[in-house]
Amino acid sequence: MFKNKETFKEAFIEKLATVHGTTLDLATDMEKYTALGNLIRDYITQKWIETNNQYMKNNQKEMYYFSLEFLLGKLLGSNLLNLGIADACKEVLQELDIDLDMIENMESDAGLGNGGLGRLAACFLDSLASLQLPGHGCGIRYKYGLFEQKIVDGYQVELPDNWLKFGNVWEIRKPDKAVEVKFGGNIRTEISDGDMVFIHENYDSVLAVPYDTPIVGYENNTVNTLRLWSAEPSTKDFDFSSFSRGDYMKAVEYKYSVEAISQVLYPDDSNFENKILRLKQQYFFVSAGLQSIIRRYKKKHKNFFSFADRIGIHINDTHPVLAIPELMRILMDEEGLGWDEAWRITTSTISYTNHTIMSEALEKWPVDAFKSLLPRIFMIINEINERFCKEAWNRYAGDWDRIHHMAIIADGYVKMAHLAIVGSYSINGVAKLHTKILRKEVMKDFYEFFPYKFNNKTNGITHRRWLLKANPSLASLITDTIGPSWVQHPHDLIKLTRYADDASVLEKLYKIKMENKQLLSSLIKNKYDITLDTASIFDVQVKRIHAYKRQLLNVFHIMDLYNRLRENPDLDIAPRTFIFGGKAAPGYYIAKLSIKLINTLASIINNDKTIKDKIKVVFLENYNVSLAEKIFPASDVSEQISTASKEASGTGNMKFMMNGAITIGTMDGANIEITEEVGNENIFILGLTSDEVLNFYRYGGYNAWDIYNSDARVKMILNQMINGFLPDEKEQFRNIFNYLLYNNDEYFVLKDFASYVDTQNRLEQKFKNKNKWYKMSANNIAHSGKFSSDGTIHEYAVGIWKIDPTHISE
Ligand code: 26Q
Repeated sequence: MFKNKETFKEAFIEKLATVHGTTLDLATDMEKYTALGNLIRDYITQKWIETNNQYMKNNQKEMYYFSLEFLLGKLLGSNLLNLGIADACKEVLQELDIDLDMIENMESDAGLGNGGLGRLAACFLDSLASLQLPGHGCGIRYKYGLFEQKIVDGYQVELPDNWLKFGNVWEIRKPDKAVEVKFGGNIRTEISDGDMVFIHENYDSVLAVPYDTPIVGYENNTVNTLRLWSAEPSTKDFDFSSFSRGDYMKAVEYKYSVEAISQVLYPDDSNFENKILRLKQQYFFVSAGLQSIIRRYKKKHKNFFSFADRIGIHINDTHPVLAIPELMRILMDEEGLGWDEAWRITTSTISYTNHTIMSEALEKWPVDAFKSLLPRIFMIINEINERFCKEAWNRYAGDWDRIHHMAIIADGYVKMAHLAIVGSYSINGVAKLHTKILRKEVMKDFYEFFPYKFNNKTNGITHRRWLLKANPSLASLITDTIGPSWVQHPHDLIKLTRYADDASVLEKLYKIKMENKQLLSSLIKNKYDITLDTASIFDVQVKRIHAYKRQLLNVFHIMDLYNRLRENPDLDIAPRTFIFGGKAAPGYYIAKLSIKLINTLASIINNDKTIKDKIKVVFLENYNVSLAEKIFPASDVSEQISTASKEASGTGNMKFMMNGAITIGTMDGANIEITEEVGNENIFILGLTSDEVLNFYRYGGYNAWDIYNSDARVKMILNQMINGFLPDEKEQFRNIFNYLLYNNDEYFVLKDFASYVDTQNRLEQKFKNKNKWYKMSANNIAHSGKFSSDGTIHEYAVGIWKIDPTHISE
């Protein structure tokens, strides 16, 4: 197909004809996109089949990454890149007068995730395939991904994300591989051949239909699989005999209740909501995924003795934790194994990553609802709990408190994190500090019980999407400077440190940053009609809106700067552009109000002639993977200012760094490891440490009013929330005032304010020296190799999964 330009052109034109019945001159951009997508998918399919055959033949261990979220973004560009045909493709299309970038833009983002956790899963898939590792994804094919955000009158409004509207060229529906998932009903026990058997009766049946998406490795012929499950009415239940008996309405109701399972991604991030449909989603895809894994396993193996040597299942947070009891169920009830054997297999198959220490994010389901939705699964969890509590009793006889704390079922709830810890062989945090806090605080009792299970795997990002694809001019500069080895071995980026004093390299770095800032500025000009100064500091905070991430701290710095400028319009500051982006959970009042606050400020500041354009504020609507790819390359400053101890890792921090932005941040999550890598002279650290924060939580000693009363800047800013300074018809900003002062500022925004402003001032002085700034920038890029997800995945593969690379021949 890609032998030469002419065969490629012919194939493309033929696709236009066969897929759309159209010709080059008549085709719309969307038709061109789908034709090209189809063509590329065909090309991938050969490699995909070969990869599957090899895996089947080799009889080696394969890993499945179970996740309720895969935030993939667009695939055309990354597939072309990984196939090594991006440049060729661009050229050929150019000859046909087609702009590849424009065509790529026609694709919808696969936004099947909320934020960090979902994007991590996507980066991991890319790295697995690029390291030639047999690792696949398993999740839900949501009909609607994370909502589309519109800003109306400064407020966030949520619209459905109908990402499949024009079809999806990458997926292949596999109806013949559908499996049945059972909900509700009751369990009848029977003695058969002297054994107790469990018979599930009166259940509701749901058909799980898989859609497979190829995951292409970087120039290596490996194509792994992301299998996403869609819920459909099972023909067994939804048949027209009920229709003819007059149960038409019932049949339709049943259809919709089934389809609801894979209808939409829950938009709550770091906040557990007790919604039974969410539990249904979890069991649905876990059960379907396990059934299909076991069916494949049985094609090659007569018994389950070596199951755990052939299959690894990783659960992304507790969302897929029902894999533990479900695997037990299948092994015992369907495959006839005894408890002990099933337990040995299960606990050597499943590994678990924790992504949060925030108690409000920990999943726990009420026993009653759980039991009626999943009666057999509940019985199994109950048995796991009883056996575990007995073991704990043997060790801590009499210590009821401790055992109560550790129980999987207690106080009327099923505690999913406890189930995950007891039923898996590995538990990892996602950055050094996070893992330390898990060991020493949040999961202390469990760490004492199972110290050998706990380990750290610091997160990473794929440098292919976030540098090679997102920032091609920077990638070229790096290759021109240190050679191309960094593409395969991102640690080689360290060679750039040799050029951190090379004026000509720094000058080029500067030019590239300016070009990228210009590109983003044009986008902003077109969409919002705001004119930006590309010489200003592009100071960027893009991430989910959440109190602990402290967008408010950023806002208060802007307000302080603005107050200073109003006082003295001639104040000599480096001009700044403050850029925000991110979605708030639809029910999260303070987060949504923060968006309104940013937009209100933006309209005041951007229209205030007296400050002579020295500061601008922009809120970018609908932050998603594609927009992120445009933002990171254009950023000077990366805002990573979470309350220390709260951000498990962060991964945006790594994407900024890799694109040469300088971090201003707290000693939290992976910021600590970024600091270790780049050194204190290449990062701006502010605020309380996690120990200080944890001590305040433990022993008290902080009073938000004290700061309000002692820092005139803070008083002024908070008063501006209530004194009419901000247009605020409904007097809502008073709620920010109240939230901070009457809740005693739970995330220490006021406490860290002074330190943050000081640090911003230091940063500004550094920016004024272009040479010093770009030296820092070069050093950040040079040290970002450590945060490639290739390294992270290598560590998972060796340290947890024990999977080996397989070379796939052409
Ligand atoms: C749970 C129950 C019900 C509804 C929703 C949820 C839910 C959904 C998404 C809970 C949590 C999430 C997402 C969490 C998340 O993205 N955590 C982030 O994970 C990143 C990858 O490890 C880290 O870098 C971030 O620090 C962490 O916040």
